[in-house]
Amino acid sequence: MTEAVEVADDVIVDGLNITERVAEIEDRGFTIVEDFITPEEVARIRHAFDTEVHITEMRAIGTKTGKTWRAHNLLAKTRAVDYLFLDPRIRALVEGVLGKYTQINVTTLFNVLPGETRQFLHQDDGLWPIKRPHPHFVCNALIALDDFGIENGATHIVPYSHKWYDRPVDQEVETLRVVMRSGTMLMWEGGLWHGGGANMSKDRERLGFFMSHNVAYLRPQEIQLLSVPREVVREMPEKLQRLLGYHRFGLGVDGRDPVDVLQDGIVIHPTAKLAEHHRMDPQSTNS
Ligand SMILES: O=C(O)CCC(=O)C(=O)O
Repeated sequence: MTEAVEVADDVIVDGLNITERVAEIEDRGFTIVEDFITPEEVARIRHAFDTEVHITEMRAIGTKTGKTWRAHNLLAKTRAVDYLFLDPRIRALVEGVLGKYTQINVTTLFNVLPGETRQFLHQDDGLWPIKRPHPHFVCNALIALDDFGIENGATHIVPYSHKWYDRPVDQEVETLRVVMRSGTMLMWEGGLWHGGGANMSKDRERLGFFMSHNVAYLRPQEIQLLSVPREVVREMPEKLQRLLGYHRFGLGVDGRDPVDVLQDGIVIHPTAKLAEHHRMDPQSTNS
């Protein structure tokens, strides 16, 4: 059972101090949560990824070797990670960084294979042409399913770089390597400079699960409303439906809640009538 408590004004969710973690993300651009998932969860997710998830022949962004396997659109392919998007710690952290309007932006599996070269440093919020400084609108997490070490490509990050508004990403800058045991989560603010490391090992893969969120009032990079078939979404918990974009934002669908429309397909509000009706109806506000 989820427990959310307040200790001396700090919000603690299932033992994780959300207030401190959000402050850390705000300040240096990232936080690292060890043992975020258990070895049993890692094993279950890995099994699902191996047996259910098709890999896309898409090169890792910024490398040409083909030595990163990537799978996108995971919520169309497996049910194994739904619960992580609903995890109260993830929800509290993401809302702590982005505010209350959040949605799923991208779901990806990265497997950095032996021989992969270093990825260029980049910012995940660079796709949206919004001038910096701006409010946080992307918040990302990478959960290690293998151990991430220097040898097999631990992620490079540049602490505080999410606050360097006035310069382009510098590939020569000194980086910090995020060495993390399987089950650890790295979460960062979308402006943080980062990139995958080179896998110089002979035989150590580096499997990670990437969960990207953005604010619900900007379009997501992966079009979730199209990506996950409606018959699949209909079976999901309502909270996950909303995170996929079936959230009421102002008008919804002809004034109806998108979650209701998802179920019944009725896109014209049942009370809507032709203009003639309103002209004839003395009660009508239009008459
Ligand atoms: O693999 C990593 O450590 C980071 C990958 C990444 O940032 C990307 O592919 O955009």
